[in-house]
Parts: sequence; C-alpha cells; structure tokens
Amino acid sequence: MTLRIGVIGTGGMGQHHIKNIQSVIPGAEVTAVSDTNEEVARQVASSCAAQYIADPYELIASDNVDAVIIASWDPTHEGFCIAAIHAGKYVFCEKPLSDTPEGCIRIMEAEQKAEKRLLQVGFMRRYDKDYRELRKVIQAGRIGIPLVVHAQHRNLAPAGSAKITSDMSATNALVHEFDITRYLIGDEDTYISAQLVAPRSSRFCGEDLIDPQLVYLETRNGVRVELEIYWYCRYGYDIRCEVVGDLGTASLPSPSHTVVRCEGQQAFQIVPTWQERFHDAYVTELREWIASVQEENIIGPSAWDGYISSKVAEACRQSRLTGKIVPIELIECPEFYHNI
Ligand code: ISE
Repeated sequence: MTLRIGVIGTGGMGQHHIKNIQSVIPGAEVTAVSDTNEEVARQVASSCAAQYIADPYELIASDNVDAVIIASWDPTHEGFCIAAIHAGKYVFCEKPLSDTPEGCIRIMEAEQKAEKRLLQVGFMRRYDKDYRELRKVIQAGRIGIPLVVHAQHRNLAPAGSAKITSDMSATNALVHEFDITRYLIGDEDTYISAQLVAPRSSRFCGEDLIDPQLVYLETRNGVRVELEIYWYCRYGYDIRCEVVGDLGTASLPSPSHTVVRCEGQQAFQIVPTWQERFHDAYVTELREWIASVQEENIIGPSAWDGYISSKVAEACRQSRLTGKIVPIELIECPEFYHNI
C-alpha cells in the first residue's frame, strides 16, 4: 500500500525530501505539508498535489497521513516528534533530534511508552556509499585498531536565511560527525570528553559566530577524534575524513572522480551544497526508511543515536563557555534501544 507522508517544514531540506519522494522513490506519496511560511508551503503543496495544513499538529493527527517527516527549524523537532509518537505514527526527524539532550530523553521516554520503535533520525551519512565503504574497510580490520579520526566539515557558506550561532556549529553541523564517527569506529565505544577550541575567526562570519571551530573528542577506548567545522570556507562543500589505525589508514575518496589536467593545473570540482554531495545518500535513506515503515521494522538511526550526538554538542557548548575539557556522562542506554 502507498505510504501517505505528511511533511512539516518546506524549506530546503523538506523540499529536497519531497522531490525525492515524488521523482525517485516508489511506494510513497506526500499527502500533506505544513510550514510557518504559508506562501512557500502552499506552492510546494500544489507542486505535489498535497494538502496544505497550517497547524503542524493537525497534520500529524490527520487521517490522510500515515507517517511524518520533520524538516522544520531545529528547536521545533522535539514537540513534533513527541506528538507523532503519541499519535502512534512513524516519524522521520531531520537532525538534530532535539537541540538539547533533555529533549532527546523526553522523546525516548515517549517512544518507550509507545512500546514500539516509531522514530528514525536523519543521519543520512550512514547511507552514503563512501562512508559505507570506509566502515567496511575498518570493520574488516584492514587498518587494524582505530586510533585517531581526523575530519573536516566545511560549508561554502550557511544556506537559507537563518542566522548561524556559535552553538549551531555543534548542534546543527558537527552532530553528523559525532554520529558518523561512532558508525565508523564501532558504537560499542562511547565518547567520554569534549573540548572546543576557537582559533582566530574568518573575516566573513559576522560578530556572533566563531568560525571555524575545532573540537577534540576522546572515547572510552582512547580513540582521539579531531574535528573542524567551518561554515564560511568559501570554496565549496567539503567533507573529509581519515581514520588512522595501527596497520594503516583509510579515508573518504575525493568527492568527484573526474580529474581535469589542463593549462598547467590538475583539478576536480568540489560541489557547493550538501544536497549535491549527499544526493544519493538522501535517496537511499528515505527509500530504506519507507520500506522499513511498510514492514513495521525501523532499523535506521534511533533516538538513542540522536541523544548521543546531542550530548556531545552540549559538552562542546560547555567547553566553549568554560575553556575546559568537558566530561561526557551519558545516561544508561535504555534496554529498548539495545541491539537496534
Ligand atoms: C545542514 O543542516 C546539514 O544537515 C548538512 O548535512 C551539514 O553538512 C550542514 O553543515 C548543516 O548546516
């Protein structure tokens, strides 16, 4: 049966998911959309023959909606997730699950009360073929025991009109790195501390944002993770990752495979946006999510994964404010989230 999806948030990410559902993902259709920007939401609704529903809670409750995608402003995620879970509906929530760890805990509590996994978090990098390949190499033991991870997360410039704050470097962008690093090195290991270091800021980022930022994490097994987030790198969307082991190293390939040599130079394109870099990952992610909803067996990134990333982001914030290395103390993983 065709899955009827309601989408909350018709900005860049919401529109991207809607386009993918319409054009390349069979088995689902968008039947309702909601956004605080009514004009855009109505345009999007008419482009996919969906209903525009002003109140997102009404969309969640609608008989015309079997499952919900949340792609709205980060601080609104928690309320919508909890409402969808209370309504017994499957929900796919863009990252971050919540902008606070406490919010993630409340979502986990709601899901446990429902006694059924209903929620998946949009950590789409787990569906990217390059990250999947990197993980395979590490898990096969080819580089030995992972010791160090170096990763860079660079944006050409922030997308959309929302103002980026220094905390969003961790809550909105680095959450991807916190999650994908666990996926690469094995999630039986856990983060135990975080330190945020602010170098001199770019001239282009404005006064309220520290940019770039460096983050150093330590895991219980002693792996060191060194991350850079840079919103205004101004040359493209550039995601890099190298894992150093005791037998060798493995890294993501260059994002484009066509290398041009001409006029005395060698070059390859660096795409400008994450929608382009991770296009295939977004499609695979939604395709697998839709299939898992239809089979009533959600297996993608869970609320527990969302909680861990949010907890690390919170430690980064504390570190920025205090200048100290901040310990990360996770709550005990509820049994509900074991082995999922
Ligand atoms: C954005 O929200 C995303 O999710 C992208 O994947 C990320 O790379 C970017 O930095 C975020 O702002």
